[in-house]
Amino acid sequence: MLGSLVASATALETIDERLLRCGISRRSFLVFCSTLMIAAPYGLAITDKRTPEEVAAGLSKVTRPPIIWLHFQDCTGCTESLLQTSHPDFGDLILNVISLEYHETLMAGSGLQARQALDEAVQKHAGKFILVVEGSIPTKDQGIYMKLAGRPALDVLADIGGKAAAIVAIGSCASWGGIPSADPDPTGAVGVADLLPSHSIINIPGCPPNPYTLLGVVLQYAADGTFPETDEQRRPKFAFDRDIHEHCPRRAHFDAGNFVKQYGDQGHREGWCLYEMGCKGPDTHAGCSTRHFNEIPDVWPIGIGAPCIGCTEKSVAFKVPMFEVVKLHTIAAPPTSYAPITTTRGTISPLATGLVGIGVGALVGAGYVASRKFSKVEDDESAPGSKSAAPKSEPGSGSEPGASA
Ligand code: FSX
Ligand code: SF4
Ligand code: F3S
Repeated sequence: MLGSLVASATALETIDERLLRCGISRRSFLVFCSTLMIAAPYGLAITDKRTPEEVAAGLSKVTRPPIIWLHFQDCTGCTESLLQTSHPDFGDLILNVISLEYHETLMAGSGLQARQALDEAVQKHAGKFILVVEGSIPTKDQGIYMKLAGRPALDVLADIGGKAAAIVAIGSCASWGGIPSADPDPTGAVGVADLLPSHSIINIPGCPPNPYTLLGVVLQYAADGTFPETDEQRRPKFAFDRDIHEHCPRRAHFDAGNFVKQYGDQGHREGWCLYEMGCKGPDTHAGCSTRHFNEIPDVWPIGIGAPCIGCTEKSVAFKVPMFEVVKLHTIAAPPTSYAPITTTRGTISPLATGLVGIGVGALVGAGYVASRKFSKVEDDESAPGSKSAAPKSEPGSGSEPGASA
């Protein structure tokens, strides 16, 4: 079914025309617009509206962007996360909002037919299509480790990339090499921008990335010919301007000193912080902690009990060992102006309580909270995860959680 949608792409229509012609309900489109608003709450022109109805009104007039999608060294996870939605209708809807002119995973044809389909799509939309690249490009030994129709991926990218209006590198592999570039990097895997640095390229790293980031980027490009503002790694700021740790639902456990020590222990079952299991959340910019996958609440690595491996960060994922504990570069100290999540044993005198109440209590409160405060100094032995840090209590061991700090 999906393959036929790809093959049936003909003249470009507006999104509205296409949805009407295909009998897609208004309600489904509004749900899509709400999801896009949640994925891009600010920083994206098309979602900078007050209601899903306003987003839908703007988007319906947009001409469906023609997209040619190339696979190089990848696992196809980027494609899967875009199309394996929790509601099958959603995958259909996405394919009606964009115009996927060529995509090897979805098309019925192969061999010569596929080659011809690619040539035709490139010719028909030359200078107008968005090229989406999934996977890294092997450069070692003249790029012989991956060929498409007898041509090295290097040549295919240079050829088709040169005819595209803009390029989106989807996933960490296409952004900078990803998994294939992990040591010992047998193929000399690199990302698109390493090979075509002067092209109009936006990187959407993640292994896989959140599909709504891609949809937001291509729909803004289709609407007004611009890409959203990017950071120094060409990542759209609307999706990569925050770090996982600052918005993690387990952050309260980090602040309280409640750390999982082993998979399956009581803390793991109770949803405690995964920092000591090697979670790279403090070093990782991505929106996963607030924008989950497959339209299912809590479907993201930490939400299902696995540490973040830093898949959106070039210097972290597949470079830093998975269980290595990261240093806290940023201020990870909880604010000193309110009480900790779990109180230490002991009593607070009525006088101290009163002082807090009349406004000078911040100073006194700070005394109580100080034991929870982590130093800003790197390698401070009191930081969680440091070898000499005081051992924390095990949940279920009879001692109060976090009381040992
Ligand atoms: Fe896989 Fe995509 Fe990872 Fe890479 O995502 S999910 S290996 S980023 O290119 O298919
Ligand atoms: Fe969440 Fe990881 Fe930070 Fe713990 S270390 S609060 S699990 S991001
Ligand atoms: Fe990747 Fe970490 Fe998000 S591993 S998917 S950046 S939680």
